[in-house]
Amino acid sequence: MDQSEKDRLLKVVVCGDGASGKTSLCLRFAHETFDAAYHQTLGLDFFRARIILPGDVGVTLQVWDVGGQSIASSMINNYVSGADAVLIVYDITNKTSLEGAREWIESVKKIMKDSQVLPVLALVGNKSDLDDKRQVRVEAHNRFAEEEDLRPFYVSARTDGGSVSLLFKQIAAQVMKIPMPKAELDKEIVPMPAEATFTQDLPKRTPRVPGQNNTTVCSVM
Ligand code: G3D
Ligand code: MG
Repeated sequence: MDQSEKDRLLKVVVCGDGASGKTSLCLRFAHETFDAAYHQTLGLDFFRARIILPGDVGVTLQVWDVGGQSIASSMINNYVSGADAVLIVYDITNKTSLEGAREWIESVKKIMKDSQVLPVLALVGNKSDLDDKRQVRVEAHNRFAEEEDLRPFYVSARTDGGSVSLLFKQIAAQVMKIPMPKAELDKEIVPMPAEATFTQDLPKRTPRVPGQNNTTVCSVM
């Protein structure tokens, strides 16, 4: 039996506004790469990577990279349901993306309100390499995280793969209730390559019918 087959599989959902760097973060984590060209994520992409937590506990993370516009789609319920962790990503150089993060967290909390086990929730300020273009101050980041009960992180998907690996490792350890010794936090983490990545398109929009109520129905309440 392959080692990874014995692992606990954790569902980690990555959401946030478009262009905040979600796909770059997932690529950096699962493939140790950064793709400089921007391709909009339509619907959902999956990434899979195996990490070893303290005590030699292997976990496989199934990372769901949710397209920025999915917040307005009825699919968002399916994406978020059953998540062990939800990462709300914003771009520290774009203030609007922090406002977007607030909408994302509200949606996630509504979807999760009847769940028996709440996922670990994190606020991820991405593009920390662009500190000179920062629009969201550290105090605003921390205040937001505290108000919404999110674990705060800063990462750079472009220049700092270590910060991204550590983010996923800390989140996985929290889900598994495994304490992370300081020495472990300092160690470099090498995730295994992903098995598969595929894309699922957003559900088709209902065509507008003249004379009828054309409000898009969305099951995010
Ligand atoms: P998304 O999946 O949230 O929509 P992407 O975002 O991962 O597609 O990234 C959007 C843009 O931000 C891309 O640039 C990407 O290269 C850039 N980006 C992502 N993460 C970082 C980061 O940590 N630092 C910096 N400097 N840029 C980042 P383009 O130029 O193609 O729009
Ligand atoms: Mg994307």
